Amino acid sequence: EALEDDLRQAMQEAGQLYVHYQPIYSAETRSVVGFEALLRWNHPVRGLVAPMQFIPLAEQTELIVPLGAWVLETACAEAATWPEPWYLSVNLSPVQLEKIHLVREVRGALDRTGLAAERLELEITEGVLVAAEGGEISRLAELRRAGVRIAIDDFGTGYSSLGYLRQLPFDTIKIDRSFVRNLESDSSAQAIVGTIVELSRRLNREIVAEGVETEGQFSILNALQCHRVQGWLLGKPMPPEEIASTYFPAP
Ligand code: G
Ligand code: G
Ligand code: MN
Ligand code: NA
Repeated sequence: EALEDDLRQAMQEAGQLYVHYQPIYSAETRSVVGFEALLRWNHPVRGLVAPMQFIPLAEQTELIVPLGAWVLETACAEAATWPEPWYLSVNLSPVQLEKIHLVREVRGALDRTGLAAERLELEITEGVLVAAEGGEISRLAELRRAGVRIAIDDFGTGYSSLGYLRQLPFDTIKIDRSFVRNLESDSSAQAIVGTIVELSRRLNREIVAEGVETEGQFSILNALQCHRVQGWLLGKPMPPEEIASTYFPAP
């Protein structure tokens, strides 16, 4: 297929593929605590191609394995230049999680870039975790033992049972934007988010709310004692140069 050939080509030359970073804030202090790495592809003819279009293709062809390794290494190198307390969050594809060399690859990226394991969080979507097999669960557990945090992405969309959640190796829950979107208009969305926050506190896990676009949503999340927030209200994904000019020398 044409797009697949173009993606292979893009992976061989500099410039088409790059990483943007979206800030994540403490809900309590409203200061930056970390950034999520988001892959971008600027195609020479088509222009920007959305990740929703090319990531599934990269997964089908397993190009996501070298591509994901490249994102991880690039983002770790970038994060190693940030002020100490800030962390980096990187999305992991289920295809990467399937591979037995994942743990070695993550350790290698940390070693080569000098980023402390404690400053890296890896996001896995809830649906993937629910379907994960023994080997995949043990890889996540091994990453956690190495100090890396695991986040469940798009939480609320993947049908995990509460009993199963208890057994999963993770540190953070990222509440899907669909719940945040309706917070102001729909009291059941508030009840659901409040319950997820309460559950995560009891399990000693942290909560990140995604897709926060309004002050109203922010203050509801703050009142519900959500730990961290991310969304256009606070900051859009940005190129690495902009991080330094916008946020350094803070904190
Ligand atoms: O900004 P946004 O359009 O980037 O992201 C759309 C989707 O693409 C999100 O679900 C996000 O998790 C996914 N995505 C973005 N970057 C990466 C990446 O580096 N690896 C993987 N596996 N998914 C990514
Ligand atoms: O699935 P994941 O959470 O990894 O995807 C992150 C995606 O969410 C990216 O496409 C990013 O650009 C997008 N995003 C980030 N903040 C907002 C927001 O406030 N509103 C909306 N609609 N999308 C957002
Ligand atoms: Mn994510
Ligand atoms: Na998400």
